[in-house]
Amino acid sequence: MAKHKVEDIRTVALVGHGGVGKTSLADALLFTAKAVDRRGSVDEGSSVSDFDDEEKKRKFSIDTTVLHLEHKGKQVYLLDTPGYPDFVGGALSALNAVENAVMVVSAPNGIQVNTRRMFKEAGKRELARMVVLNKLDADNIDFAALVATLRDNFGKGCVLFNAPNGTGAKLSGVVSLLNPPAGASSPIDLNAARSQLIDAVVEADEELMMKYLDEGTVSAEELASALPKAIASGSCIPIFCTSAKKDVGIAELLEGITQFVLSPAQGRKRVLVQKDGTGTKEVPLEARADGPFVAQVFKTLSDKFVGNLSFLCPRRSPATSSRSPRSRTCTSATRSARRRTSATCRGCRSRRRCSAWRSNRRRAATSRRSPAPCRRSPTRTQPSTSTATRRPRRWSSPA
Ligand SMILES: Nc1nc2c(ncn2[C@@H]2O[C@H](COP(=O)(O)OP(=O)(O)OP(=O)(O)O)[C@@H](O)[C@H]2O)c(=O)[nH]1
Ligand SMILES: [Mg+2]
Repeated sequence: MAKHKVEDIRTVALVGHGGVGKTSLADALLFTAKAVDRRGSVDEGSSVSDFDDEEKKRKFSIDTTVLHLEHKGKQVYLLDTPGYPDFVGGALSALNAVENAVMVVSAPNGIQVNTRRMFKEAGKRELARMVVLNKLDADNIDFAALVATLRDNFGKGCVLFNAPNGTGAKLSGVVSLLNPPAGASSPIDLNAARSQLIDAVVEADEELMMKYLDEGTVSAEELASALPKAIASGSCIPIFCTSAKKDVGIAELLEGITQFVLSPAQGRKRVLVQKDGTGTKEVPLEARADGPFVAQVFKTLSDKFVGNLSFLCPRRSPATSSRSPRSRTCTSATRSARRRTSATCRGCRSRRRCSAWRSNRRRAATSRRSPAPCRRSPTRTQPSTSTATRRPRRWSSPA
């Protein structure tokens, strides 16, 4: 059986404009979740995500990278996408593979062309959306104006989930709006921001809305438990504040990704279009771990060492799978390795009888060489393939 249940899987694409800090956030999240021992850095060329020589040289992402981490029993698949419009294809195909899109916005630059585009594309695909306001350690940031711009562009459901305790050099942490501690400082009014968060969350939950109207308040636990439903319905697009460079708000973002975003079981239901003699029919796909395996290829990579690697996003996995459903890859290298190590000797043409070929085959399976054929003549050991002349196989029972 797969190690993780479908309900414990989170698939998240980090999207946004170029240079906003998506890759730096991915590196910071991997390090915070202890998926890596050493924190990667785009500037130093040690990023886990931007590993390609060209990416290291240019210091930006060229293709989507699939990363994974485990946190509090949840398996998170992070897709770090390129932000520059020239490579937008990689980002769009990543959106097809996930249930959640995290829009990363650079605080000094605000909303940019690709931020808007990715927001629309994620909406078209009915994905759960979140915003990360990164680079809050930069100077001259008008935080209140920035949040107002986000709300004007992305709607009133776009509300702060946490707020920084300062910007620029004063930034040292974030304050959760689920339950802000008394006396916490922030560049915005925390009570007003909390009310906006409550309004966005209760909109998706009738019962909680009635309670809020009756009592005038909602507890942090009630808010936290209603948040996934509100994110799924689109009534709430939470904003997380971070600085990937200063490691501020990263643990809170990791917590948010594992607690509040959607699993494949809760996300949009995909449809399989099947062709038969009479035409096409649409079969709705439930994300579950039984039934015939169905997956979607969302990226193909041509690696000079291993050949073509296709990344699959399983929509339905067989119950007997022993591997993580998201790590399945179909490689043409595997296919050619199988061909290289086929059971027929090219020398004597015998199947399985040639011991020279068998030992050769074992060695070739671990290297990229083809096994050398044996020196026996084909006629001596080649058995007849005609069924009429083939002798029936006799089984002798042990005495
Ligand atoms: N000051 C500051 N700089 C940051 C922060 N996060 C990232 N950077 C810097 O911003 C630059 C771009 O960061 P990346 O992580 O490569 O940005 P990206 O969004 O992945 O860029 P693309 O791959 O082109 O889409 C790098 O020089 C980072 O060091 C931050 O929180 N604060
Ligand atoms: Mg990048």
